Amino acid sequence: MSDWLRKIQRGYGKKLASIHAWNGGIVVILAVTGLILLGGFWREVLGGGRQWIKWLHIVIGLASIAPVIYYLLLAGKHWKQLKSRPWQKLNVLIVLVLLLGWFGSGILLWQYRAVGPAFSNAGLIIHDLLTWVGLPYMIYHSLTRTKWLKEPNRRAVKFERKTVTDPSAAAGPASPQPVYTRRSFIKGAVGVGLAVTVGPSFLKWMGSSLSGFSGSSSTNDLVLADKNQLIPAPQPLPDSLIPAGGGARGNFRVFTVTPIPSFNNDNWSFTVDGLVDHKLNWNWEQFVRLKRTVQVSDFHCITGWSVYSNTWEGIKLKELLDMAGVQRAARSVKFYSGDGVYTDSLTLEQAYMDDIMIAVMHDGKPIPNDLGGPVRLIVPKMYAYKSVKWVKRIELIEDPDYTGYWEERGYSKNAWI
Ligand SMILES: Nc1nc2c(c(=O)[nH]1)N[C@H]1C(S)=C(S)[C@@H](COP(=O)(O)O)O[C@H]1N2
Ligand SMILES: [Mo]
Repeated sequence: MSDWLRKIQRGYGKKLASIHAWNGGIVVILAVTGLILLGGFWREVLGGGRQWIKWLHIVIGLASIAPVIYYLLLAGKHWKQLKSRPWQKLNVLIVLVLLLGWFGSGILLWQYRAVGPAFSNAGLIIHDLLTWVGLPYMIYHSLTRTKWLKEPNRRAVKFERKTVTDPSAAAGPASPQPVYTRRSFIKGAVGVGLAVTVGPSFLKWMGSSLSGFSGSSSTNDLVLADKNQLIPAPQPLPDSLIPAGGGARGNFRVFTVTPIPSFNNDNWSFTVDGLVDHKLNWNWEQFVRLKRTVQVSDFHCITGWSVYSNTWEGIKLKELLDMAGVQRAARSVKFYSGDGVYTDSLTLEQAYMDDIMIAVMHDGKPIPNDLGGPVRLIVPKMYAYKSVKWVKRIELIEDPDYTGYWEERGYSKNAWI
């Protein structure tokens, strides 16, 4: 054995204990921050604070590899010590797989731009799956190992039995251990409790991420639950009705920084104004009569999920801009969401890309309010934070460099995929 390894292994028992404590603390922080990042609710509440939590999660996540490496240096010795304890060995293996899996998939999510959507999609599925399996496991592990669950008198009982002085008792067969100890009862109760609380959401997650691979169902559910009431319904073009893309693959995760708005003919209108020759304003009846086209494109969120082959039907942005007549002084196109909070912009040059669309339909159906309907922006070549939901107003502005909602809060100004 090399000297440095020997040095590391000095004070081995204490070191193992402190690795265990550090690791436990790290997992708790990652679990709390991770669940906050997962929960849509926090998007509304935290706004930009969410970015800080994301960075904390990433930094602690990167640091989480340190106790793992440290442990691996001691693992040889630990493994020998666990020779006759297969369950503890299994536990160590499970925890190592979880930590390394979270670490690796976390890197893919963090480096979404370097690795591209396909790898970050895989990273997100692995990260989620490990969380669904690993978090309950770790909660179970720590709940069933707290001191108050251990039976302090168990060892003492065994000891007493050996030292009884009554020879008849000593000669007789040892009284059997009770089948249901307090500990195993509580372990069982914790297990059942976790299964009942975590199980249903796990199954739901499984269902939605599997249907993500095999043609989706949950976009349909959102369409059925649509709270918008705009009349008349837009009639899909033939390409949209097929739909041309063959049907979207994957599910949208409904993201919003505000409560989800809904609209009707009275509170919805669409405006193009600012540095234009003709201010334009349509109500719904007028807006559905504008010429639409159909386009198939993929949709990528920087948090690692994508929806492929969406068939969008809507009005080309550049045609709206031409109708309004963009003035020379204009440098950017700013989009306002009907939620009253979210905005983003494109430079004038970007805004003239042929595939940018003010979308009205998805796979032949009206876009439901959860997904930004009745009308959302679609910018296929950029990450989806550019695709403003519930867009109601377009303003031509002088500022060449307007900073949108998430860009203000740490997302890259460069949204190109
Ligand atoms: N008004 C509004 N538009 C928005 C957002 C938002 O929070 N509010 N989130 C953006 C982000 S980050 C993504 S990934 C997509 C999500 O679209 P979806 O909710 O339809 O899945 O919408 C984008 N447009
Ligand atoms: Mo996103």
